[in-house]
Amino acid sequence: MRLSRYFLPILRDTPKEAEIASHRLMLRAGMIRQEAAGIYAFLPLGFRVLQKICAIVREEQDRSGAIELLMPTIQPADLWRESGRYEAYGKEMLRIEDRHDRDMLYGPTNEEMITAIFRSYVRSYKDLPLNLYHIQWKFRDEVRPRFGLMRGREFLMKDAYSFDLDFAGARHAYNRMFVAYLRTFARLGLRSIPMVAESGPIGGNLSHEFIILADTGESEVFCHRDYLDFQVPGPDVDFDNVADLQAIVDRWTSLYAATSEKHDAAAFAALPADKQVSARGIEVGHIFYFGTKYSAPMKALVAGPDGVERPVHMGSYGIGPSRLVGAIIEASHDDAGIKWPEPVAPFRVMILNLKQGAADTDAACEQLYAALAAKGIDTLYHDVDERPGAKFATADLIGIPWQILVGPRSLAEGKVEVKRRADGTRELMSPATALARLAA
Ligand code: 5CA
Repeated sequence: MRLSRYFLPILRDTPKEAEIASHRLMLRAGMIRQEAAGIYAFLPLGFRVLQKICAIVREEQDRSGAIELLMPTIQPADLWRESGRYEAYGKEMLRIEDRHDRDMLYGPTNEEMITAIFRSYVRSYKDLPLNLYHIQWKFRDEVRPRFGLMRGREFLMKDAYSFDLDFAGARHAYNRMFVAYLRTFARLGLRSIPMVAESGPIGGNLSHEFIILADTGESEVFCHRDYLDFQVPGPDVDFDNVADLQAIVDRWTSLYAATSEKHDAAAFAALPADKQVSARGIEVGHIFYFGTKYSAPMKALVAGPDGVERPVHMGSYGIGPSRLVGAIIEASHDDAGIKWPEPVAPFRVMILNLKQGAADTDAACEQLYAALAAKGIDTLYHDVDERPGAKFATADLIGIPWQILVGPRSLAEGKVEVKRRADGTRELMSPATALARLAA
């Protein structure tokens, strides 16, 4: 992409309304624009990041055996009357009337709808286990939307729903998601810690929140320090192996870790002092087992091998991709701007032409740009006529992992400078070496 033809509305001044770094940086880097309180448009750069996050979330859901579908954002109120949540959900639910005076709502979550889909088609244990997920916008009329994408009113959620004949099956479904979440967040460049959590309006009695430690997080959390060094399961983990998955989950739940709602001060105080981590955190995922809470009232029944029909056991599993954009920035930035982890970076490489309009730098940049494109590397070419200082500032702000600085002086010696945004290291090399290095 050539910057001269892209849509990247950078703000030079720090927006006043933004209280935390990620919100400030997203606005300044031209990633998002607020359309109403807690409602944002994703501008092209922000949208690229969101899509990269979704792609990783999707790959790990699929790997764990979940199946993608897509449910609508607008739901009929009658479904929610069946579960009893229509009244219970209160003011957080955006209620709508259609032209025929039918009560509709903008979905804050999808337990009811997925249960209705399930009961239309599945009657027998032979069709289980089943886990269906989608990535779809949600609306919750939060009292205090804040921190940009962190607590929005409209936000993107990956929500998965598992169906099993009994608790043992549901437990394995829960473990699959637990392990998929560990892998997902690690691939996004984050260190997540599963913590015992309150289940809130979703219900159920087994629940973990996946927390990223960050000073600006909204949750108060307590955990054992050793979690920070735990190894995340590799891509070869066998999601069908019940015992293996249980062993992974047992290990990841063996030490103390809880959010403030579930905090046990005495148990925490019993940890060695140097192992106590009391911090703030961002909830990026939340998983629930709630048994027959929806299937019983909504009559989603399956026949077991004995032919007897019973309500199916369910769990639901959420990840917030739009919140993750903010969480990743909170975890990875400096005073100059964002430092994207490579897997979610909007572009991998940025070429900075330090003397736009000079025949030699223009030619070298064009050659590099074409060669990178030929290798399938997402590249942003800063080809606008600006001072080098302004180009450096833009590049650091938007946080592309690799910058290639093409200036007349080094070019006269056949060299360009490659700068790594993560640690600021710079190295002079020939364009050919730079290409080989970045294509690796
Ligand atoms: N149905 C269940 C799981 S599928 C559910 O709704 N869970 S949740 O309420 O915990 O939300 C799941 C995830 O969505 C959260 O972990 C968080 O990452 C994200 N999320 C929730 N509320 C917001 C919000 N207001 N803004 C941005 N992301 C949010």
